[in-house]
Amino acid sequence: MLPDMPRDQRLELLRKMLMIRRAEEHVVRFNEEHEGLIRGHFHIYIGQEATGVGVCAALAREDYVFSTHRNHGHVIAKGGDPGKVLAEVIGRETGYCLGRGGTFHVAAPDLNILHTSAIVGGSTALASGAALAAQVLESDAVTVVFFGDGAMDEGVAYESMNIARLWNLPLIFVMENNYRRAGRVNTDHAADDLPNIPRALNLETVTVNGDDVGQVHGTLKELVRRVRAGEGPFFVEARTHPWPGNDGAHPTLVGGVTDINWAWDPSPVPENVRSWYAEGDCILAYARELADSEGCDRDTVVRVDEEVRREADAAAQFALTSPLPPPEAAVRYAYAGRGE
Ligand SMILES: Cc1ncc(C[n+]2csc(CCOP(=O)(O)OP(=O)(O)O)c2C)c(N)n1
Ligand SMILES: [Mg+2]
Repeated sequence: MLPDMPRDQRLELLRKMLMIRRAEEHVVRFNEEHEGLIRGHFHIYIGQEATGVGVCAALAREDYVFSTHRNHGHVIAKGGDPGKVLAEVIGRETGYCLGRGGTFHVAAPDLNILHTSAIVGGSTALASGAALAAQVLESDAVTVVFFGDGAMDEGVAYESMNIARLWNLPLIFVMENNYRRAGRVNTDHAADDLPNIPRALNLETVTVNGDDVGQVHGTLKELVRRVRAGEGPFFVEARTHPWPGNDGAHPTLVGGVTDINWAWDPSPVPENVRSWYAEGDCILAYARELADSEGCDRDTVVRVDEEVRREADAAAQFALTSPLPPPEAAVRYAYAGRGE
């Protein structure tokens, strides 16, 4: 469904989705082409761009976002600078957290992304705290917390949903259901349907097609309005198709980088990713929809992709050529008020 907004704003959503895709392709290439550049594990948001972008486009700058181990996409969706995200991913001084957070913890306080937590479910409690603060301060701010279906195992998620309901917090829980836990097939929850859990706590719950940026945006816009009117909290399940590049021990660019022209001609799509691009790729689906819409065409969509690729390439260069923090500054910022 096309988002209900003028053409230029629709194109802006495409631009953001593509920026996440292109930036994340660089993250995978950092790992594939530069041994040791990313230390330890990392996670990729490819395939879920419609959810992050659709949700964040419904928020104002002062609204809060909390995220997970798959945070790069959420930060870019909220308006983050891809150069600063990529620099943080590889621990550079120019990154959002001055290289101290790394890929698992890209936070951007200037965008009201106060924290991301790689502790599964951890962000739900932090987000409840931010929402309580907004309530106490009588601010208009809405808090959104993104988390995966794996977080529905965690006690902290239940406690957060319960207290949010009891205290009517201005909070929206967004569960991104990719039917996987860190790439592994997910079968071991006792609930038949995960949204039954928030329903049991009397949280109003809605399921959306997380691959459809227009549907996600339309749903969130209405929920954000209702939260501001004091009707929150809410729970959203966004169902997505898991990207096959996340299936292995480390993310890989199975099938190579996405070619926007595959939206109209799937014949060159590599066999091993053909079904995902046909059924699951939210970007190709949105590109097709947009190209057929009034005031837009295929050339416009392809041009936006070219611009985004250039910007993402420059962002990757910025990250790669940025310095690491000096070793003698290792504990700088480790204690409140001791940043210098
Ligand atoms: C409390 C906790 N337990 C286990 C882990 C290890 N771990 C990292 S990601 C992950 C799976 C997360 O699944 P989900 O929440 O569905 O997110 P997805 O990776 O599918 O986006 C696990 C178990 C962790 N980080 N934190
Ligand atoms: Mg999952």
